Amino acid sequence: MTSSANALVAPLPVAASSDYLDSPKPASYLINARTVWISDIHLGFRDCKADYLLDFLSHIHCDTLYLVGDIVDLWSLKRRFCWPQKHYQVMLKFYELAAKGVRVVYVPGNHDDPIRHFSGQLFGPIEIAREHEYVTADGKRLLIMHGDAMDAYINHSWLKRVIGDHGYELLLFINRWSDRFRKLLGRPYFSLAGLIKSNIKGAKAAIATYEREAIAEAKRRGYDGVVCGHIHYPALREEGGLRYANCGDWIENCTALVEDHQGCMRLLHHSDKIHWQELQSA
Ligand SMILES: [Mn+2]
Repeated sequence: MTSSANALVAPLPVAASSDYLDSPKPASYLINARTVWISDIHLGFRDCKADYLLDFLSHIHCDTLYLVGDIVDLWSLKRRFCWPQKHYQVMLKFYELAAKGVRVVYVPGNHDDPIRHFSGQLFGPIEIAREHEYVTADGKRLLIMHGDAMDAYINHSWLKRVIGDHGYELLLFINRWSDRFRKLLGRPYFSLAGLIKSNIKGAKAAIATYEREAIAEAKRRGYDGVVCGHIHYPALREEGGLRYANCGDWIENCTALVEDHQGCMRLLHHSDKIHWQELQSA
């Protein structure tokens, strides 16, 4: 049993930021974490689930927030300019949290690669770092990196062979419509694209290679584990004494990694609020 001050999920003292929510339901839970990691938000890309992220961000209380890359999708913005109000509000929310005293560390990815030039500098109250070292409450040293460097190990030729050049876009299109359909039925968002992707043999092999190489990189450099993103495939596990943690994304999975004040890490899915509530008794 943990005290309520240390519990990961505590009752929300004030209903703050609820104006961000589509739902008129009052905010009733606050995730009280030491650290939160999110990645692959892809602001500026039409399939970014900014409204779910705003909902999540208005339910967290943390000392440190890591933005583990591909936060702004500069590639997508270049192809087609898309910057809805919600995307702007996400940016605003990061600054708002930083202004409230949350340490916000932005580790850029490949889709926001130009921001890497500003490593070691500040964007207002937000720290920019190419990579970062994080020490958990129980003393584990973790390497925080986006993970696109691991692409060098992955052979992607299977992807075009299996689904073609526009296949991935098609998956996202299907996912977008299934999401709307589920909303109409009053069901929470779930990742159809993720489900399809995980059933493709080549995709599974690529994910396995990425995970193996990310763990190997952490080991080579003397870390106890790694926190990364990039492949839009959330995970949290220990392998041979090393921790592998992947934030997932806010296009398909809508997931975040959180560490409580005792050093216990968890993977949270936005869609599954029941899961957040279960943590209260954990
Ligand atoms: Mn990436």
